[in-house]
Amino acid sequence: MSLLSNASHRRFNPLTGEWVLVSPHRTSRPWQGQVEKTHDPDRPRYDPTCYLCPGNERANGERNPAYKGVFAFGNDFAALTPQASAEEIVQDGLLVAQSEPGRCRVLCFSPRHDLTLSRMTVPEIVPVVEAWRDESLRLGALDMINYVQIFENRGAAMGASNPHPHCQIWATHSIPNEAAKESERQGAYLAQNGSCLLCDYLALEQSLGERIVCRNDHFVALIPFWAIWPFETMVLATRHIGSFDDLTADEVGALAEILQRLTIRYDNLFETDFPYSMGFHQRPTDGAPHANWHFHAHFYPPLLRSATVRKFMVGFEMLGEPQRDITPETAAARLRDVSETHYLDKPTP
Ligand code: H2U
Ligand code: ZN
Repeated sequence: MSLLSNASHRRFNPLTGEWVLVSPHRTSRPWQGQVEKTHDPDRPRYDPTCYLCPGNERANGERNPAYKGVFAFGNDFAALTPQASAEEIVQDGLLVAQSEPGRCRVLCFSPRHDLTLSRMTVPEIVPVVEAWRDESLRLGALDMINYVQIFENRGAAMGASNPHPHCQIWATHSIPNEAAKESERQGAYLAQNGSCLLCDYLALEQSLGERIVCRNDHFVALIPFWAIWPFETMVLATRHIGSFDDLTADEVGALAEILQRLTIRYDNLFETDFPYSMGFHQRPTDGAPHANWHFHAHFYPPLLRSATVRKFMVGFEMLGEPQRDITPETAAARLRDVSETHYLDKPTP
């Protein structure tokens, strides 16, 4: 299939119904543009100025407890707030607005300021997965909440405001665009084929193998055929489950394990504290069964060819459609080639 490796082409994303332009011949273009800062490898275990470290004061004056494991709190600068009344504005069908109640939470993965998922042990990540499950359940059970979006911005390149290992949880009344597109597409696929889009896609990728990065008994990490970001991955549950609520204890452990292995591979790729935005897509919590939904995570990392050169989504991406140079197959091979022992743990020669 030389179309996929040599010629410019478009690939279709069946999860969103959108296309991505792939330009495999363009990988060697010169770069004289922005260079990312590399990370400070010597972060302290505790930073007295960090608003997420145990015992420290947050921006609103509240003090964090001396927490020992995970720690969740209501975001002091929440983008969404609970609201009593629903309001809608529609003017000439062109000016349309509606109130959007919700909740925003912050979850610290560890009391240690210097850690990342890639530097935590699997037994340390398990409580993080359990917290994701508990927060999803608790927020999803609220009447006004119909979707729970968990996401992590890691690294300054992705807009993280603080290196302390943490994620955010935004629980909304409406279903946000990305989840809504995936919901629609998974529903249409189920109606048309009588089977789950992502179960079928995973079976196909498992039989081909070339885009698989790593796997365990319950999860597979792969570069989707339609990936946009250079080293974008998806982590898919091998069982047809719709959300965190459905995870068995074994699956909680397996998710912790694959996240650790995948993030170690990411760090090892350019021997850096690898930035990304990642998050989970799960079924809406509006009370409908959503049997079409297949639980998964997306990792969207910006780095392209080194620790300092990133992909920008500008120009054609903003005005036309997303475009990538390195093919998903090449990116998967690169990620498969690196070790699952973190480069900082390797003995120095
Ligand atoms: P990000 O690094 O992804 O921006 O997440 C940090 C969040 O922490 C951010 O949403 C919140 C910010 O509003 N925050 C607090 O809730 N309290 C603080 O004292 C500072 C930051
Ligand atoms: Zn900290």
